Amino acid sequence: MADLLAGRTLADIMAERRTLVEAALAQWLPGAEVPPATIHEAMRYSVLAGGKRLRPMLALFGCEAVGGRLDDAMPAAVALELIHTYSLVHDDLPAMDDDDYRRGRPTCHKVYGEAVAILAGDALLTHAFQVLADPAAGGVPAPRRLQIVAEIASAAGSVGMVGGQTMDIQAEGQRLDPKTLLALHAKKTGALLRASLRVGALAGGADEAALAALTRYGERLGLAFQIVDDILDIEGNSAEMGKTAGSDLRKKKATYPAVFGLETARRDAARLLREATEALGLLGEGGAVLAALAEYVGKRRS
Ligand code: GRG
Repeated sequence: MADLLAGRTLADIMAERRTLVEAALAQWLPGAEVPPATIHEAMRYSVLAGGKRLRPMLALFGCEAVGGRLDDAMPAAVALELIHTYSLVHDDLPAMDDDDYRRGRPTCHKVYGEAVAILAGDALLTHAFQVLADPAAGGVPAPRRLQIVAEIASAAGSVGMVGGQTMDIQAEGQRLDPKTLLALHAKKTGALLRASLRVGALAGGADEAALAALTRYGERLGLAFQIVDDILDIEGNSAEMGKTAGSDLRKKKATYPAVFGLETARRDAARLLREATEALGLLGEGGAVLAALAEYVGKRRS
């Protein structure tokens, strides 16, 4: 498999892919002038506010790692980012985490009000499946597209992200045992990250072995990403992160450092990222960019 890095840095490749993803998002979202304009403005405000675009990156890199065409994974990449953004819009609502600041700007409900923010989240989730089902969405054979739809629905729903968010809300102020915390993280953030790799691989026509390798990578990376997020909430800088630091402690959230301690959290994140990279062995040079991405997740400041 070709080495995507081929002498370039991960930052170059991510910047290039981000431009493509931003353009695809802007194109797939209904225009801000489409009636009723308020809902479409709110959807575009939250989606086009920046963000790392990690889930689209994982889908595109997963597809390319198995020799697939980037265009084949783009609808899934767009759908994943729409769903991720809906989860952030709803997570920021007063009934959930009650945050004022996200992606470096006021949260959706601060600008458009709670009712429109709820509806914008609903519409983003629905629109993700419209993108996946659209006949214009590329050349992936129908049975694989159905598999992709099922993967994303399950990762986003009550056995995945929504289930994790439910556990998270119920755990507030409580001491969680390590097993329950791991299950919470695997659902709340892990499921969509794991699915991002899997749907990218499916779009790229991965065989069972490659799909299993990318699944293992995604699971390790997903947990490491969450641990790093928990550490950043303690040690990070609000301006760099574009959201309020210290909120987990204030809200008595069940976090990895709270359950395992900060030092263990650091060590476990590093171990998981090592294991993620080892899982890529089977992909040869095709896995190089994902290995670099694992390193980036370990070092991220936002
Ligand atoms: C409301 C159904 C529902 C789910 C919310 C993912 C989630 C569940 C809430 C987000 C809360 C949070 C801060 C989780 C920690 C990890 C995480 C998902 C951070 C945000 O993702 P990034 O860092 O954000 O990829 P950007 O803005 O870069 O896309």
